[in-house]
This record gives sequence, C-alpha cells and structure tokens, in this order.
Amino acid sequence: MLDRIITLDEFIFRRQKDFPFASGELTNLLRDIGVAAKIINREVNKAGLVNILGVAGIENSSGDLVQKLDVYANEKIVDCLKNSGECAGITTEEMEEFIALPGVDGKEAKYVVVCDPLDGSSNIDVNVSVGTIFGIYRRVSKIGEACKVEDFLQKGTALVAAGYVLYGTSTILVYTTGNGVNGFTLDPTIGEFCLSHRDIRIPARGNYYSVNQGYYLKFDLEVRRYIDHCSDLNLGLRYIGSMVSDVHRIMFQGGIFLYPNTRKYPKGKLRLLYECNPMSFIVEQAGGKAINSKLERILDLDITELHQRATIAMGSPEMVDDMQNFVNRYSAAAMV
Ligand code: FDP
Repeated sequence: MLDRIITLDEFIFRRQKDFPFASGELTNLLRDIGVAAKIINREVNKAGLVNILGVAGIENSSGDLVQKLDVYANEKIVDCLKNSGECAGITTEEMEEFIALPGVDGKEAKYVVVCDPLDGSSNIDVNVSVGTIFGIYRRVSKIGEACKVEDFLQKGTALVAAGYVLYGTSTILVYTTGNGVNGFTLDPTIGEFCLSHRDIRIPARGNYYSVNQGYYLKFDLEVRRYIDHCSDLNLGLRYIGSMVSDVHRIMFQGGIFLYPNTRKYPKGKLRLLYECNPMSFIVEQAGGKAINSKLERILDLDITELHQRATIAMGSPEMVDDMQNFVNRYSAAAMV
C-alpha cells in the first residue's frame, strides 16, 4: 500500500536528485512525454464517438478535419517535444524520416526520442487497448548542430530511458531509466499519473503464451514445436494483437510474447527501433528476457535502418530460456 499519492512529475523529480550531476533535462523530457500521453489519452477515449463526430479524413460537424488517431498521436508527440527544448530530434513509426529539432531559447538538447505513437492501431475501431512506446537516447553527434541519423541508429543497450503508455480500462504509463521499472495510473479526476506499481518484477514463469497462432503453419519448425510445448503444458493462449497490451499483461502475470518470422515477414513484423528495443529494455529491467529467432539478445542487435524489423520472443526469463532450448534442439535436428 502506498501511504500517499506520488505523481509522475514528483517521482521523476525525486529520482533526478539521486543522480548528483543530473541537469534536469531527462526529467523535463520524461515529463513532456507524460503530457503528450495525456493528450493522446483524451483523444483515444473519444474514439468510439467517431461516427458521431465524423469519420477520419472527413470534416466533422464543426468543420474540423477529423484525423486518424495514429496520425493525431504522432502530431501530438512531435508538438510536445518540439516545444520542450529538451529534444534534439525525433523519429517515429509514422514518419519516413527523422526530424531534427532546433534548440529553444538558445539551449541545445542532448537527447533524441524514438516513438511508436499508437501501437496496435488496428484495434482502435473496435475499442481494444492500444499503446504508445518511447525510447530516449543520448545523441552521439555534436551538440549544437542538427542531429543526424546516427543519433537514432544506436543499439538498444544505449537507451537512457524507455517506457510505454497503455490506453486500457485505465491508462497506465510504465517507464524505466535503467534503475527498475515503475508504473503510474492516470487519475482522470485530477489529470495526473500517480505511482501505482512500484518496482515491477516479471514472474519467472507465467500461465499464458502470446502469439498470433493463426500464422502457426507459417512459423519455422522450432517455433511450432515450442508452441506445441506450451499447449502440452496447458498454458492459456492470450493474444490481443496490440504489443503493449500483451506485454503489459506479461509484466504482471508472467508469460511469453512471440512475434517470429513468417513467410509474409521473413525478418519479423515488429520494428526494432520503435517497438522491440524500448519494450526489451523495460522487460529486462523488470527481470525478464528478450531475444530474436536467432537467439540474439534484442538490445545487442545492430541497427542500420530506422524502420528495420526484428523477430522477438520476450517475457518471463525461464520461458524465454525454454524457447531458446527448443530452437537449439529443433534447428540442430533440421540440419541433420
Ligand atoms: P498493429 O499492426 O495493429 O499496429 O506492430 C504493430 C502491431 O499492431 C503490434 O502492436 C501487434 O502485436 C502486432 O502488430 C499484431 O500483428 P498481427 O496482426 O500480424 O498479429
């Protein structure tokens, strides 16, 4: 039980004081992302009214053009970071190229942000949970000059902070700065994210596995055998089809989330920069594991393109180890 309400801003500020040389820039940046999350949350909550307010791409009754929510979420994140002055550049899953942001009031920023503004967006029209994922890197190019693509093409191990916001039955923001994972639930009555889940730890095992089993026949043999094993163990299948929601469940109840290669997506579907790396950083910080189908640690993968895809298996550490054993065993068998 928490004895009194601690807001996200207060928590971030307190944590800053734990780092003697912290300048407050990361603190401000995290706070700005929290503000963007509240704005997106407001719009996500109105999504069901879309038939009343107007259909995306068409003018609503007030004469405003109604936007698709993922486009809206992208704009809001970019706007919040543009005005913050703490961000040298941003790249998102929605944009072809990154944007370099100019300094504000003569101050040059040292961080860049990567973001999937609305993950699981195919779920919006049917009122199923969606999320926002973000990651923060320290730029590697010279501060004072426009940021470069190299600032974004950094391995997951270089992440300074990462988080996600889940717009579910309640809205929750979960983040890490590499020192544990904490969750904050939005209290709509006061408009604040309040500390609700301190030091989240993923259970070593869980009772569910999460994969799009509709693609079963398109998976490699070793993945199919692992899925059979999960079924043999009587594990339940849970697949929302929104990565943030599926991984969030695993953060608390344990389990494994898989998005392997398929014939349609030979390199995997999910994006390394916007989805796999930030979520893997969070999962590892909570005691979990995240690897790809070649059994490489996600956070160690080289990244050469902003929109690079990756395969992924993440979640409870012992379940990821099991999956690893299956891959080793059956891929060796396939080579004989
Ligand atoms: P979406 O396409 O709806 O945005 O990366 C996007 C993602 O959703 C993940 O959130 C989700 O886990 C996955 O794709 C769902 O893909 P499938 O429909 O192919 O299972």
